[in-house]
Amino acid sequence: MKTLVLGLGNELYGDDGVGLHVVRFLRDEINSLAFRPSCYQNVFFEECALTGLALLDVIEGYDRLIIVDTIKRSHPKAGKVYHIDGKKLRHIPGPSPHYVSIPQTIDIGREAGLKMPESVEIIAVEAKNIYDLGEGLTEEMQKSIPEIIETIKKTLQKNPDEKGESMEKKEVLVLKDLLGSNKKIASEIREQLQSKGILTLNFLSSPGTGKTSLLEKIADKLSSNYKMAVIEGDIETERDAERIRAKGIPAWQITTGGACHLEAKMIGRLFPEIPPDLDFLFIENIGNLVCPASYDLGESIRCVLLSIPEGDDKPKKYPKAFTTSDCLIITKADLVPALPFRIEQAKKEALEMNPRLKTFVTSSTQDSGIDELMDYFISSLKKLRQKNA
Ligand SMILES: Nc1nc2c(ncn2[C@@H]2O[C@H](COP(=O)(O)OP(=O)(O)OP(=O)(O)O)[C@@H](O)[C@H]2O)c(=O)[nH]1
Ligand SMILES: [Mg+2]
Repeated sequence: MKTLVLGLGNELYGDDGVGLHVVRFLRDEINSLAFRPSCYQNVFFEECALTGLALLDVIEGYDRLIIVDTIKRSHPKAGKVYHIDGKKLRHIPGPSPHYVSIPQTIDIGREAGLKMPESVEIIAVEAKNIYDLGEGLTEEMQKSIPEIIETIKKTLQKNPDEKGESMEKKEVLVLKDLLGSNKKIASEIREQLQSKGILTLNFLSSPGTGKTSLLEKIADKLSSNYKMAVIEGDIETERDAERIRAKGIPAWQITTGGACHLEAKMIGRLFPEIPPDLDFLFIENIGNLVCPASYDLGESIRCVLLSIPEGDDKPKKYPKAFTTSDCLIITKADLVPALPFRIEQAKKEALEMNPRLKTFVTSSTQDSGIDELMDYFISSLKKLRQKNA
């Protein structure tokens, strides 16, 4: 669902600009979040001083429209915030034949063949001064800004398709202790996810080994029969999460802004967002063969990926990633003819250090070895569920 939060008003008329202020503030706040909860995903922010049919271009293409605007009464209670369901506005005619109301604009847009929002809500704020020319909000209006922002956030957290039922009422995963040690938080994550029958896998490797490419292939193979989701870890950008979402799979992006590994508390903060009826939860760690090995994320299975261009000597040189993993996936097998990588030697050296490693050789470009890997994941999921039964 694509949502537009639209601030309407004119900053040159004092309080009339409040919608623009709060929408700008909220956009900056949400864009700076390290973790963007699902209720803020696919949410866009716009500000403008347009009205009536001029809004058609602005609201086209969205499923849900949340307007932030002012209302003026003769004796206003400045800053009072109302949340109005757009459906109720259908019964209020426009004040003059020249005035086109929001519901009318939407109807006209539909008649013109444009994709118009199915759901409209209005966050209306009583304003003291919207007719006198002059920039800046009145003191009363400034005081109400936190409440307006809170109202918008609560509105975004509600799914309009669920007849006003708050997402908070759904079953959510909650951690008791998000401030404990990494080990403690990871144990709780594992316990809770395993008790729900969710198999969690932590993929770690050097940058560019092919983690996201493999996850894209896994999505193709698993998503018709299993419910999966992905947590992407990167230092910067939302790119990997976008690649996974393009496959129709829910994905959260954690951007660490510099930290070279994910930690359990980062996964814990996402907990209320993780659907409790998942089969598989994949975590793609930051591209780094060293630091992620020291941080348990509460996974059931840790997979270390090693690609052909990295060289077959890496297991012995970076032992911790291999000794702490359950599964070794040698990737980019299609490049073997071009590079001096001895697959058996890499496996042998990894197994010498960790004999319980399951080993796989895959190529995402040639789609080889991935079915065997899927069999391992599916049989591990079955084992987990049998244990729970
Ligand atoms: N030849 C070949 N190239 C591959 C294969 N899998 C991935 N690649 C390429 O390797 C590069 C990196 O792939 P990604 O999937 O982005 O690697 P990653 O491990 O997710 O990278 P980071 O998230 O940045 O650590 C891309 O150019 C892919 O097209 C493969 O099986 N064979
Ligand atoms: Mg990646």
